[in-house]
Amino acid sequence: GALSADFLVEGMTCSHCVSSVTEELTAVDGVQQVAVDLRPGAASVVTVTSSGPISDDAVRAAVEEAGYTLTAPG
Ligand code: 9UX
Repeated sequence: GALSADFLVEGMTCSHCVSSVTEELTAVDGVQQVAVDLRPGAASVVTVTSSGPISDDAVRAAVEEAGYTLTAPG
């Protein structure tokens, strides 16, 4: 079955930020769904659902590619 994991991402303040992060993360192998609880001025909660285990490094790379910072886990 699908796996789900939460990550904290800093720097997102608007819906365009959410779109950028979602786009990068859905391009990661195995990722099926991305949900973002936007918290402007704080770390947003990003929930990644995937078909198998996803490495924190892969998530970090995608988040950084979008221009934001992964603060947890990893
Ligand atoms: Mo506009 Mo969201 O620069 O960072 S895309 S606020």
